[in-house]
Amino acid sequence: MTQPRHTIIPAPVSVRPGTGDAFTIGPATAVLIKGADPQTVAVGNYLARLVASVDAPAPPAVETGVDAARDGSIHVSLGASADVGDEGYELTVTAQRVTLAAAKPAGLFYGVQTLRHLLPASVEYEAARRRTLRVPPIHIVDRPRFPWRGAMLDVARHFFSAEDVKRYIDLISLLKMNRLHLHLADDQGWRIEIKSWPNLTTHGGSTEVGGGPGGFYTQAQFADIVAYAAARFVTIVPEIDMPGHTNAALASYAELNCDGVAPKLYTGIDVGFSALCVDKDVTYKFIDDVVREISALVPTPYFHVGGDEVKKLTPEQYARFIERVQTIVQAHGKLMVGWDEIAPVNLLPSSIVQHWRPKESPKVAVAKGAKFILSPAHKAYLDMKYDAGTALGLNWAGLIEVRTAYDWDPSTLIEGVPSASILGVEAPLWSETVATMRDVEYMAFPRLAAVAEIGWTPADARQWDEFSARLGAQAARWSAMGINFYRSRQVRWVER
Ligand code: NGO
Repeated sequence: MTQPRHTIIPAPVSVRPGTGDAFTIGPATAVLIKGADPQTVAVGNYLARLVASVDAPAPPAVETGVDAARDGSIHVSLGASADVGDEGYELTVTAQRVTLAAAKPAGLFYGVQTLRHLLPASVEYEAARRRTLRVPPIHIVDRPRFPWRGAMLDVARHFFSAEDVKRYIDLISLLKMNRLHLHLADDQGWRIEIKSWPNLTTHGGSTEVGGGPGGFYTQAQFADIVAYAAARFVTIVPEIDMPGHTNAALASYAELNCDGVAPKLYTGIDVGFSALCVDKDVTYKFIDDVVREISALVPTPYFHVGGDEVKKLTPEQYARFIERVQTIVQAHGKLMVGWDEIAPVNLLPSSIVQHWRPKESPKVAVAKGAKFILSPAHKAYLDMKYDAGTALGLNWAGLIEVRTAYDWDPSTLIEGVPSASILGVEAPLWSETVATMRDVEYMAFPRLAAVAEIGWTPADARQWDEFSARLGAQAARWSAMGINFYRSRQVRWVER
């Protein structure tokens, strides 16, 4: 049985166990912050809440403006000595003190996630907080391999509440993931309020796969999700799928259809049957309004236009459509992201291609300077079944056990796509068969941890047996967090 090197996922670049006693966190421990940068203070407060004990009257005090570390406390500072980039950090634990340093607040947040993995699982469960915490002596220097480490949640096939989305943000940030792509519109539902086109949600959002009540986010709720994510260094990537996967919009506004007739709402799981009327001007007025309203809610630079599985248009119509949409997205100050069907189109060098079809090579887009997000369906789709016995999920791209989700490397996955063109990885969770947060957790965990490590850890530091041992060690923490994870037989789970 391989012994885990440690219990941190994703594995850091460098971990050196220290010598001497553990550091003890108790009621007197304070969190000290160099300077008073607001994001750093926010990370300090997050850390203080994490290590809070019910025996103490309040979480550890957070003191700002403290230049040097003090014995018995945790010192957090911007300005790392090692070269850790925008998201890396350096963490040192001795018997006397803990010091965490990073160049940017995001790095501090990831350093806290690492520290969290060094603390006992009981920190995850408030009722278990009557305790003293011990942290082993250690020195860690860490930074991610890729800047894009994403998860995608399909809130269109089944709707997930704002509270569910926040829970998912919490779960992905434990794994140092920094993008949550929300698939906000599909044939079965439109999930975000657009003030200039209100029927999209009142009608288009009123159902989901199987005929349930559906739902949508008001703009205020969406802005709140964006802020919640930002506080955890997660960028929300909104997707409005077009020109296909648009039945909910077509059902809401007759004028978006070429024949001027609105179809019925759709609650099945077929794909490819819908398309916006790409030759009508009103279609582009509609898209402009949608991109404008959503872009105003999301300060970060991405807008995902879908572009997948369009069977009702000629290649010429499709290309003209995507090129026109690209200029609309650009006019609203965003970079266009699209599924790999957009690769043959005249893309701006700033556009991003999301590879998903295992047999398609997006090579044509490499020459245009496009960047890639890798979501190979046969490795990274969280909606595929684990094995033939999995009750939830689909299997069109294969069965994906944890090892299959882990054992691949972005730079060798697709011939002709050089490492320099790869922004990172993303694990999509489509929700045709997934209806509740318990379902989401079951399909995502543990595979999300595999994809998170592919996105963060250097290729030469990844090895299945050792990962599997580390994965097994997550069981107690994930249970304490109430995560409904799949106990794969490929892993020896250590529940306590
Ligand atoms: C495909 C399809 C989605 C499905 C999903 C199911 C893409 C990009 N388009 O992936 O509409 O929900 O498969 O696995």
